[in-house]
Amino acid sequence: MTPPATAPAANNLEAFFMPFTANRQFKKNPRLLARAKGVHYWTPEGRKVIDGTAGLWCVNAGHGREEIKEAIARQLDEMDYAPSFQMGHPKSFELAARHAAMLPGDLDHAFYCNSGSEAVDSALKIALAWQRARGQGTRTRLIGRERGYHGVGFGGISVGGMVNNRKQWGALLPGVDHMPHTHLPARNAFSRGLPEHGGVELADELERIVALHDASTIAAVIVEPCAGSTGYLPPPKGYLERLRQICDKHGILLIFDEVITGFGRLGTGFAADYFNVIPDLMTVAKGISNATVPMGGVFLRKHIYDGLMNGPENVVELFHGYTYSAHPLACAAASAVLDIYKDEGLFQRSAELSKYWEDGIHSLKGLPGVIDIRNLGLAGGIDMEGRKDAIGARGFDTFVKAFELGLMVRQAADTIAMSPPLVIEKNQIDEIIDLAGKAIKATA
Ligand code: PXG
Repeated sequence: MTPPATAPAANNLEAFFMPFTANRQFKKNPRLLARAKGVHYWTPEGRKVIDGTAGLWCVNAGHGREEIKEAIARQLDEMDYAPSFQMGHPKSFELAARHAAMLPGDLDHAFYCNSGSEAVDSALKIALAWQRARGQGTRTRLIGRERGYHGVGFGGISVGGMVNNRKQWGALLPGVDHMPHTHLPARNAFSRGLPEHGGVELADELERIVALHDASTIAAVIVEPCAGSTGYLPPPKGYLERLRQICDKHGILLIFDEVITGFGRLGTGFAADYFNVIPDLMTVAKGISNATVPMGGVFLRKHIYDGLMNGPENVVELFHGYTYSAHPLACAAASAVLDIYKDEGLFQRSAELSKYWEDGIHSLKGLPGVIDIRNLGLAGGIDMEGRKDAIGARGFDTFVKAFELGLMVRQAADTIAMSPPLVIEKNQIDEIIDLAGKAIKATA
């Protein structure tokens, strides 16, 4: 058993303004994590909690990986930091070449940043710059989707579709429109894997938006191939393929936000592989570095990169980047993570476990108030009937109950989402499902 860390005194919790948290409620009754190894966390008191969510969908290779730790430590010894503006360091080029080699189609260039939010804002800017570079500067509109989550930058919340993440921040970016979300419980409840109904008709909503604004005003469409944060909504069959067709027809760039689906969650390197639909731009983060050092990225297809290399050679092609773009520690970590994914066949493992996972999570059908269960790859969402006049109350209680029982899940309103590390074992999946079921029953 891992030894307990020292518990901080309650009043030490005050100064930290916690993100996406009910601060006052939390500080009265905190849930602290002090150590992690494999697929487990330990609380400061030494209580073991199974990680049903890979942290926040990010610790795909499991916690405490020695190989990553050593790579980061080696890099720290060798060189702590080097700028990537008009200078370079070898590991960034090496990492980009490795990413290019594993990406589907002609996605063959990588821009690096430090989070999914930065990746999204970078991709939106690259899309606008590319349209302008090819002489289509009237294409300034960006199209997102209801219930989409693309991080918290102004670009990301503008194309995003979760009301609480948008309503406080004024007018957001101008010229943004949204496609409808893809959740059709009346037709698709309890689907296993991809839902059967609505794919093409939902994608055709993009045609309606094009007809309204005209294609000549639209730069890009951004979607999560499988919506994550909103409660895990796999796309209905044919949806992404149809979006690709419509974008091609109208000269609109298609961006896949693969911050959650990237690096093995669906049992393939990327959702683009899973669906065999190649976006023009892809955003990633989380699993790129197994969450050890913050990192995000935008992967670009050849024509996007080439299209931006169009001015005089001595002129900066994209006036965009971050002090910590391709930070040496992040590159070292990301490279070590790629070795683990490859050596341990973790994407394949995720694919092999996904049927077991599907059977497990769908075994919770019939529990009190469970109104939908969805799964794809090694993740899933469970919708519970909300309490009268208290949206999210049951979801929160279930999340807290699960933690008390020794399981970490994520909650979005009255939905519980789970996405275990890809190194999870079958008996640990059984444990996750058992504890989730107990938590759901306890809050009915
Ligand atoms: N795009 C997608 C698809 C995401 O899921 C981001 C962008 C933003 O990434 P950063 O690194 O800026 O947080 C995300 C992040 C949850 C949850 O509980 C999901 C995310 C973050 C925190 C919680 O579902 N996704």
